[in-house]
Amino acid sequence: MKTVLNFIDGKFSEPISGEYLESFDPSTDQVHLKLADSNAKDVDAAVAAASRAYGLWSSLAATERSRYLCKVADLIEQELDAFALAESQDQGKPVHLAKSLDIPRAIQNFRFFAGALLHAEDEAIRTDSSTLNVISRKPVGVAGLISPWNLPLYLLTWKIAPALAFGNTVVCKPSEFTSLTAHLLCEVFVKAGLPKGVVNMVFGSGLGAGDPLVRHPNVPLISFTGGTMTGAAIATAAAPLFKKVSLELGGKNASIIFDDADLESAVEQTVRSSFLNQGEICLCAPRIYVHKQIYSEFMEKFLTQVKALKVGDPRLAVDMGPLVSRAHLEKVESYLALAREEKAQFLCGGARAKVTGRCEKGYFLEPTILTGVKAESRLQHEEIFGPIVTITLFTNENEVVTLANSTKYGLAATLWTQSLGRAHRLAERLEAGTVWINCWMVRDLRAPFGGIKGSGLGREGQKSSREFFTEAKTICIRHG
Ligand code: TXE
Repeated sequence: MKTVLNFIDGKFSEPISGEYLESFDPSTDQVHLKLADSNAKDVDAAVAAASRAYGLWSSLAATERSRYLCKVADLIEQELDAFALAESQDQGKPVHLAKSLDIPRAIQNFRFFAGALLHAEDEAIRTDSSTLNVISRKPVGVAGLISPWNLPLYLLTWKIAPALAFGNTVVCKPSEFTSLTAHLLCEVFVKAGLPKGVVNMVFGSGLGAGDPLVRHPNVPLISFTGGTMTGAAIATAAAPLFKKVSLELGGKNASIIFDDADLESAVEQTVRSSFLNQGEICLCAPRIYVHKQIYSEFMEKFLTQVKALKVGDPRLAVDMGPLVSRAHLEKVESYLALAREEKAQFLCGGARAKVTGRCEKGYFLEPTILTGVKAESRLQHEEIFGPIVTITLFTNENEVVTLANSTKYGLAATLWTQSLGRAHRLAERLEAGTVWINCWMVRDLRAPFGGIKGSGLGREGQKSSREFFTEAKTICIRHG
């Protein structure tokens, strides 16, 4: 069985405690690897290595850092199949999805910031004819990067690439559920010849390894993606130390389908936004609001397509694999029990999916569509993070905006309408960091990305990430 060691100062090393955690393959319910169960001492060693490497890395020419990032991207591309298989083993994602979405996006993260770094410009502001403000940007230092399991390589590299590009060194704490993917990335850093200590990775649990990283006095910046409750704990721990913090948290996104929508596209994309990656994407839209004029037609088409989704062995040509862990499966199932208690109507799903052969013990759930769920139900407010969606009929714009904005989250929203006026009007009124109109999960890495309300703090993207991963200093010069 594979053992995942820490990656500190350019070397793979055992955890100081000698303790390991087990990681389960969600398709089979079998332990597929052991991972270092790191603690504060491992974090200290990783931060010390990153601090030693900082002087060299931050003073390299931008062209040199860019060259390293390009090399890393090339190497991931060469290992695409291995990464896709690892993600599937770690998280249950269909291999073809990892190959077409996650891994290409991870490659793009490195290439994008390799380019962005070369095009970044400093600013100067002229106050009057004799006074000039020069704004100089310096890297922050050692960045602490904590990532989740749902898009393991995509989200980890979305932090590592800009942090390195703008001159920081990093200590990463990947999710304990997706250590194999992160381990392969460490191997890539070795092959790329990245100077030792520039990237360090401590494996293990959130409390054992993540918390000491957040509290470490020599880590002035924390970038976190994960659950909203964890985000609140991290914000609380980091606040007295005045750290820069970026929190990309959960969502309970709404998809709103008007009677003038292009129904074919709306249905096709709503199937994706409901069940892609088993619904385990913070951008999925588990609350679907459909205008009464097209309700029946939408439901018929939507139900037909959802019933045709294949759930099964993620190494095969399926649409959905298993949920990430037994604990998560049970959490998602508790919402099915709640739906029964509240007498919601199940249009499909509601049970574990039967898969035979290699995967018969895996954590598979059927895609589930609920109607008749009250607006105040927890099913409409809490992040379930699984293949369960609610469908609610609406009659007018004001009503649907109120419903859409009624949760504590504000990550994203999707609007389906052919009316330009309505699209503009509602996009302004929807409380969300991103509003998609007639599309879903289309990203331009130059645009700021992040949530409002309980969905987080801060933005990432070309300019936003540069601002986050650097400190601005204003040098005010007067002459004459
Ligand atoms: O995430 P956690 P979990 C949501 C989703 C899911 C819920 C819990 O609703 O059901 O969060 O999932 C590390 N200090 N999202 O428990 O705990 C942890 O080890 C420092 C949405 O898996 O937030 C992991 O590396 N670090 C989300 C990372 O934080 C801590 C994606 C995320 O784990 C820590 C995943 C602590 N005190 C889950 N506690 C999204 N926004 O996409 C944990 N960690």
